[in-house]
Amino acid sequence: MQSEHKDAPGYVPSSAAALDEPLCRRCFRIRNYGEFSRVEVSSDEYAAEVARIVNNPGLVLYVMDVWDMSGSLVPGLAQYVGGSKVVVVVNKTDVLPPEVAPESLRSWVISVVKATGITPFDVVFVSAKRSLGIEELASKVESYGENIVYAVGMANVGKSSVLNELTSRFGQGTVFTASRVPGTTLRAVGTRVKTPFGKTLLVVDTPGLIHGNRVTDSLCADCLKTVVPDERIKARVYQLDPGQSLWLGAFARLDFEAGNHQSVVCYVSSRLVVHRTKLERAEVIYNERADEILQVPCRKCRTKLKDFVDVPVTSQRRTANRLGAREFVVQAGGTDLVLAGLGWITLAGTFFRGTLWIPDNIHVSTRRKLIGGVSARGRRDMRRG
Ligand SMILES: Nc1nc2c(ncn2[C@@H]2O[C@H](COP(=O)(O)OP(=O)(O)OP(=O)(O)O)[C@@H](O)[C@H]2O)c(=O)[nH]1
Ligand SMILES: [Mg+2]
Ligand SMILES: [Zn+2]
Repeated sequence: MQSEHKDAPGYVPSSAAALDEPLCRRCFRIRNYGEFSRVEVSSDEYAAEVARIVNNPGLVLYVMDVWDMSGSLVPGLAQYVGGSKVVVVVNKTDVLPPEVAPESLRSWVISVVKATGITPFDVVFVSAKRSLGIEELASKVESYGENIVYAVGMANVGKSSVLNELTSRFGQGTVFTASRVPGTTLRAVGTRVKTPFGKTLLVVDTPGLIHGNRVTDSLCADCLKTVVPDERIKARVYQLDPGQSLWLGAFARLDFEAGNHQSVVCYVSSRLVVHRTKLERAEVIYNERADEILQVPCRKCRTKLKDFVDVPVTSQRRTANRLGAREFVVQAGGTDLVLAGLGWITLAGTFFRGTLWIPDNIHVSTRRKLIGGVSARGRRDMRRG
């Protein structure tokens, strides 16, 4: 049960009756009318909610969205988890392109998490939406032998959904409220379940942190529907020549200024418009035809994003006078430009010089290209498209 209305200091329900309390008004409206209201948990409130894990150690399920791993990292999480075992639960594997086997990402996930000072005890790949990997998660949770299980993670990664799947496996059904808009769970809230081996487990959901540096952090429910994939992401391949630009909705633009003809692959929601245009037309498209051609974000959401900044993207480091300036370097083996909350663009690694335009608050990172090339199936889809 969702319970931001419960102001008791602990998240442990005081009695079985407490678990039967009616939903708070906000959660009732989310569940029954699909109404979303965005409420943010401040960093201080967040710290207060999760800091209690240090005093009541258990098993921490660090839930991450496979589609937005860097946006799923909780800043400073190491200080909150204390002596708890941390198991990384990589959720939303249902949206991965068909050519990516979740397990193939294991060592990458471990390295991403380790870089933040947390050594994962284990990594489990799940899809709460499709109930994939939940059986494995449930049996691991039971075998670790802890009495308390926490779900921790950034807003919207699917903590409440994963816990609902888990509690369902333990015969309890849907307990926690989940919704499309980040900032659904506002307080830590717990429920007790009995495992198949008769152990009583306290399962605790926690709020997610919203840092504002993911595209998805500030969008209305309609724009979220377009931007967040709810089916497998397909490689969308564009043959680009210098002098061309790609708009990803009206969120980001990649200008190709010099280099070799090459394929640029976009891994974004299939509902998001990717628009190829001549470089000299790119600005006009945004200024005059954003609503008609690029469609999202809507006018209102556009005003919430910060002004665009231009960051050089290059397969060759710039000369000395640019050293120290922000730029994205494309490795010879191929590089992903990861736009937090939006998806990523893969550059092949041949000669490329250009510019990424992106709202200043949106976090962009680079990594070695995640997907080793477009599969035969992807190429067929591309030709048909
Ligand atoms: N495609 C996909 N979507 C998922 C999955 N799990 C959750 N979602 C969706 O992700 C959104 C957020 O889910 P929640 O469970 O509310 O996420 P949360 O981490 O509890 O979010 P906060 O309470 O806001 O921190 C909802 O629209 C879910 O339907 C999944 O496995 N696959
Ligand atoms: Mg939640
Ligand atoms: Zn909008």
